[in-house]
Amino acid sequence: SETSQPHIALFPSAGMGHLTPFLRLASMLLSHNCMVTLITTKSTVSVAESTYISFFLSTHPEIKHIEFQVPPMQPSNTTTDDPFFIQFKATNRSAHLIHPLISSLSPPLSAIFSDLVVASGVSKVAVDLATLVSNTITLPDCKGILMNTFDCFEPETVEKTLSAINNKRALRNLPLILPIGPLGTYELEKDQGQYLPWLNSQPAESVVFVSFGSRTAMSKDQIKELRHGLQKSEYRFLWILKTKTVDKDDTEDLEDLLSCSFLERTKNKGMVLKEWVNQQDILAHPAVGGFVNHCGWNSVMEAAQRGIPMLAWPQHGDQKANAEVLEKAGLGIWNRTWGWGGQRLVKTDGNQKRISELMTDVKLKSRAKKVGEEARQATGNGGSSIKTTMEVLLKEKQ
Ligand code: BUP
Repeated sequence: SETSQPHIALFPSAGMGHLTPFLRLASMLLSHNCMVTLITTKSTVSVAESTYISFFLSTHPEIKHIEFQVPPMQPSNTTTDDPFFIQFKATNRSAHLIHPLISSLSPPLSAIFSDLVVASGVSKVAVDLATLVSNTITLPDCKGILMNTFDCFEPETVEKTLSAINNKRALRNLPLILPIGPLGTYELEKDQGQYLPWLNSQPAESVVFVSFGSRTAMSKDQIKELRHGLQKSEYRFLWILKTKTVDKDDTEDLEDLLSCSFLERTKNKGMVLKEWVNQQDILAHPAVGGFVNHCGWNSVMEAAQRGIPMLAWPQHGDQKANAEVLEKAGLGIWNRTWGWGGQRLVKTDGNQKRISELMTDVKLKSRAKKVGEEARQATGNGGSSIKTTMEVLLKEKQ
């Protein structure tokens, strides 16, 4: 009936970049009166994931939680040594075992929203190709593809390509593609970070926020060049530094990575941290004026929501494609010649020049602000993304 409460299971895969949109989706579904079951793997790869899952569940006791035991995969059975990719594969391989766990749920599930990288396991299709390819093959079995984006951000994709697919003028076997972003943020654990009082005392839009996401390890040589670039640009900065792919392995002292004289010289001007910070709130802080980032899609959407200009520095995976999209949208700039992270050293002068451009380009600033307004419109009353979301929910309620 129209009034029935949909019961939706959410199945994210490994890494904060994959967990975050699912927790945002969960929070949104709860606010629309859905029942939610969260399926997470045991164990998680990073500490950040388990911390976020525990906190989320403790603030939403109404959520059912299924911990899904994933037998570990020997690195020798895979072609990658990236722990997150190994976990994708291991989860995919066992994902068919989820069916008995969810078939007994009461009330029965109306839908599963699954991460693309584990979709083939969920839909029981046994294919063993590269992770993305094998999962893409299962898309025709899905009822819809939710996308964390919005129409004005990618007009060509959303208005032309998606409407051709959704109206069955192209790729007829694909299900509906549903842009519902930027996904709304939800309240995180109260931030005790020392950077907040520091940010509070900085002038408006004066700080460059530098972060390369949750799983990009930066080489010591690159850290050195970036350090000099930041120093020479003379802007205030908040720099989140990571030197290992997985957070729990990142144990090196800041003093060993950056010279004491740098830390001393810049102590009134900048802050370097090797800890997890609350990025969504940092980007919302009035002191932040620019974002140097690897272009993980969540970060792009968070910057879009806040209209913060980005200097994109893609490191791996889909990030170059993301950089193209955000530049076209007017949210930021990037240097195609910089190459993938770690493969080529971006020298001090290059860093300095681009950081200065990020912070001084008035046109870029106003274009980015416009993106922020468009993002808020898409998810505000009558906006394109909220309309699509409501249509999805209405279908699940019937
Ligand atoms: Br680091 C870091 N605090 O200190 P992306 C990240 N985040 O809140 P990723 C923090 O994690 P992939 C920190 O706001 C974003 O929501 C950040 O996702 C948050 O990049 C999320 O931006 C990170 O998609 O993923 O994790 O590097 O490699 O898949 O692009």
